[in-house]
Amino acid sequence: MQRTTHRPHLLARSVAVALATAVALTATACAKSEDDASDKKQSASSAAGAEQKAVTPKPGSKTCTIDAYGAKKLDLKGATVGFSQSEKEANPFRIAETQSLKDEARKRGVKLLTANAQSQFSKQITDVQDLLAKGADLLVVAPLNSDGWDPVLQAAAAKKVPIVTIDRKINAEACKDYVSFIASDFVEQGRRAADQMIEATGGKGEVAILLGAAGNNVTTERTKGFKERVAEKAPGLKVVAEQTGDFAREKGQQVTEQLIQSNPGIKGVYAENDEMGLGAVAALKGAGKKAGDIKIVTVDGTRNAVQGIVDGWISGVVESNPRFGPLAFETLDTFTRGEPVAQDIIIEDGTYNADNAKQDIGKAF
Ligand code: GZL
Repeated sequence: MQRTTHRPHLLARSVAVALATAVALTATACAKSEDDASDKKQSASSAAGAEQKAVTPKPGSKTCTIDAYGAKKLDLKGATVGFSQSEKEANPFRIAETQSLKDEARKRGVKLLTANAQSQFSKQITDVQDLLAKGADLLVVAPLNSDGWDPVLQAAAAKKVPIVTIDRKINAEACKDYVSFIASDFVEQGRRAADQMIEATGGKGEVAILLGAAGNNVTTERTKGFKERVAEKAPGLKVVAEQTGDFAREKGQQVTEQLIQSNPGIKGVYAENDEMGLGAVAALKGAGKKAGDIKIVTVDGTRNAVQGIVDGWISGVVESNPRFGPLAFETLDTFTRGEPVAQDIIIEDGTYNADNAKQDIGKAF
C-alpha cells in the first residue's frame, strides 16, 4: 500500500525543537494527497486506537516560549491541568477526546480537573473560570465556538495560566492569548470528502451538504475544502442544498428527511461529521431507500460510521482523530520546561473507504 504523508522538510533549529512537541507516538496516519487520489488503499492511522501524529512544521514556523508568553516555568508533574470540553459526550468524538486527555494525565501522573459545557458556550466560559478558581496551573481547552473568549483569556492572563487549545480554533493571538493550537487540517478533510464523493457519484449530479454547527472554524473549513475540490475536479457535481445539522444525529436525520423530499434527485449527501451522517442513514432507511441509492460521505472516523461503509450505507469516512491527550501534554511539558513549542500543530488524519473499512475498523473510535 502506497503511503503518502506530508513530506518532512529540512528542519531549521527552531523547527527541530518545535518538532519535539510534535510527537509521533504510534503509526503513521496515511493522508490522501493530490497525486494519490487514485490510490484506493488509503488507510486510517494504522494501529488500533492510534495516537495522533503531527505534521512536521514548515521551516520558520512560529514558535512560543514561556518567556515570550509571560508565564512561569513549572514542573508539569506537580501541576494541576484543567481541561474544558465543549460538547456533551453523546458524540463518540467527544468521548474519545476526553478519554485521551484523562489517559495521558494518568500516564504522566498529572492532576487533571475536567469540565463539560454540554454544548452551551456560556457554560464553557464559566467552566474555564471555575477551573481557574480551583487552581488550575495550565489549561487545555476544546472550544465550542471560535469567538467570545475574551473574558476567559483575560482571567487566565491575570493569573498567568497558559492555555493550549485543541481541535477548534479560537480567534485570538497565539503566544499571547493562548500558547499553541493543535488540530486537524479541516480544509484538507473537506477536500478528501470531495474526492470520496466524486468517486462515489462519478462526479456528476446533485449533492447536499449537512453543515456542522455554526460559529466555529471546523464547519467553515470543511465546507470550503469540499466546495473548492468539487469545483476544481468535478464541475458536473452540483451542491443544490446545504443546511446545518448542528453536528447532531437527530438533526442530521430531520434535515436529510426534508432534503430528500425537496430534492428527490440528489445522488449524494456530504455530512460534516459522522453523527449527522448516521442520522442521514436513518433518514434514507426511513424513506425506503436501499444502501447505496444515495451516496453518503462523512468526517470523524467513529466505529458506527466505518461500520456503515462495511454495510454499504456510507461510501467514505475522512478521519478526524480526537486523541489529543499525548500531543497536548507533550506541548505543555515542553513549554513549561522553557523550550519553544510550535504555535500551530497540525495532525495527520487517515481515510476509510470500501477497500480498508473492514480491516481498519479497529482504529475507529
Ligand atoms: C472536529 C470537531 C467536530 C467533530 C464533530 O475536530 O470539532 O466537532 O468532527 C464534533 O463530531 O461535533
